[in-house]
Amino acid sequence: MHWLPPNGALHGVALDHLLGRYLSIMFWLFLAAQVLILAAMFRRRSNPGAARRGQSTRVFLAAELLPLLAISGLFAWMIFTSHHLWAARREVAAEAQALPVEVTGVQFQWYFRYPGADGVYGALHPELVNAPAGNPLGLDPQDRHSADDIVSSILMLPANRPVNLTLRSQDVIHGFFIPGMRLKQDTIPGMQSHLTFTPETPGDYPILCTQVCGLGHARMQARLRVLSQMDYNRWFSARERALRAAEATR
Ligand SMILES: [Cu+2]
Repeated sequence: MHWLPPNGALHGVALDHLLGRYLSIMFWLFLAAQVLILAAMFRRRSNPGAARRGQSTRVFLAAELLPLLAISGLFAWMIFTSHHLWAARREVAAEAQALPVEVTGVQFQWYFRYPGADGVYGALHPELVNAPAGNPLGLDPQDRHSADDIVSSILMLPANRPVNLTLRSQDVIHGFFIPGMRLKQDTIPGMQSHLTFTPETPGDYPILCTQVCGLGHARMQARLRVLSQMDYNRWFSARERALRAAEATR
């Protein structure tokens, strides 16, 4: 559909297809309802006795109960066909090569954390949060897993590799939204949510916040950059080198 932002995710094709199909069903049903209303109006005007005859059980079945059942069936089918697409995004990708990234919503910024070479996220402590000092998430420097954690304000991902996002919030409810990846999930304080997807098309995609989370809500935006695996590896090792250099000067 040409009015949607270009899709860059693997599952986006099926989702867009489903959306198009549902919208066209709704369009034709809407049109049919208007035609029926108009037809009933003209029929009533040209034949005033028809309204009284319309109260029979047979007309009730044909004109009200059957369409009602048909529309209920249609809605049930829509729920079942869309639910598995929705649910698949909430599962954790079991593939060994899936990339774990943690997303944190903070008034009014998105932070992205990569667990580093050890594959384990370091411990976070709210009392250690200090963005001006370079520790916006409150990483515990005593924890051995936190030394190689990379915290970024831009979400860098390699193309064609499943991503396991863990979403959290540091303060209020934020709405994590990447229109170009057909992803949307609230981040809730005190709770972790999950999103799984595979970015396919390299490029830049805006990340927005869709919950009115405070005065700076409108500028709570970030960027997803999808790179080739080689460019991603280069970015990742540069960040790791920068971490080690900072460690050495400490
Ligand atoms: Cu927000």
